[in-house]
Amino acid sequence: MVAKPEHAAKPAPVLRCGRFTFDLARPLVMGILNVTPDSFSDGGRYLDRERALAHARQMRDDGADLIDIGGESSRPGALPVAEEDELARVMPLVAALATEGIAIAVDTRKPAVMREAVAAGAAMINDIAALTAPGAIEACAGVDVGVCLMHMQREPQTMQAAPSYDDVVVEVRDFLAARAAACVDAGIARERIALDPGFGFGKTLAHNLRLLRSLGTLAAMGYPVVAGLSRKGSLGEITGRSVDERMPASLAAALCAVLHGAAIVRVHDVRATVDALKVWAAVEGGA
Ligand code: 7PJ
Repeated sequence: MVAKPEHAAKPAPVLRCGRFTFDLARPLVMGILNVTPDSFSDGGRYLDRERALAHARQMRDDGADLIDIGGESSRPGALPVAEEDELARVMPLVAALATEGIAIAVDTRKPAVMREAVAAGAAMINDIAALTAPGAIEACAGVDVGVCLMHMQREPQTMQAAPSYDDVVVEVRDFLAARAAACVDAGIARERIALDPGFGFGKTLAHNLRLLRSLGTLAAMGYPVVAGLSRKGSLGEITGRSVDERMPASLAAALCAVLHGAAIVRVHDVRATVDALKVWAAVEGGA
């Protein structure tokens, strides 16, 4: 057997998310379901409830391990959403899909949404603000939900104005380490925590590429690393393609992320990503 690269050595063997325990021996695929009028890629497409449910079920059938439901757009320049609007968009889908036995992540920064999502059976809280809102950690402690802690520089409204770091890898790593420690101190089990560098959230193309190459440094902290590059602006910068034409670039990015140590990829194109990862797994499995 070929020795695993040093950077791939340490992620926890499982990720616990409510009633789901994910084996991290193979990469997980998180399918994206945005129920917002203004998300950068699929904004407006899944506002219709039946359509959103059908899309989620399709992603499950295509091999998604988790479905990430978001009711607040966080694309650059996006404005905040009122709590009741976010709840109204997200909760009926969470309740219906969780009841069908699908592992649901809810992409939110709001403690009230977190609490309701958990009560309705959500398996994971995916927070682009890494549970920094007052009451957010408390909403996820004392229950068995998984948490994804993401790094972001500034707020969605201003984050892409002029992202700047002394050392993006060190700053992202230290922030995520501190947030994970805060969660553990609050009683959230280590096996329930995943970390995400937050590609595109207050990062230039150069920052994103350095982080992508350095996912192993993040994985070495001992938590599974989530990578969300699907259809993002950096892929447009590299290829010159519009959002609708970025699927091939997104597949390449997902594969690069896994090769560099990501345990979970957050993607729009589940079926294609699952195929790409199957090829990778077949090659590695034969080694
Ligand atoms: C991310 C996210 C990401 C995590 C969004 C989009 C933009 N959550 N939510 N990681 N991006 N954990 O849908 O691509 O990269 S919103």
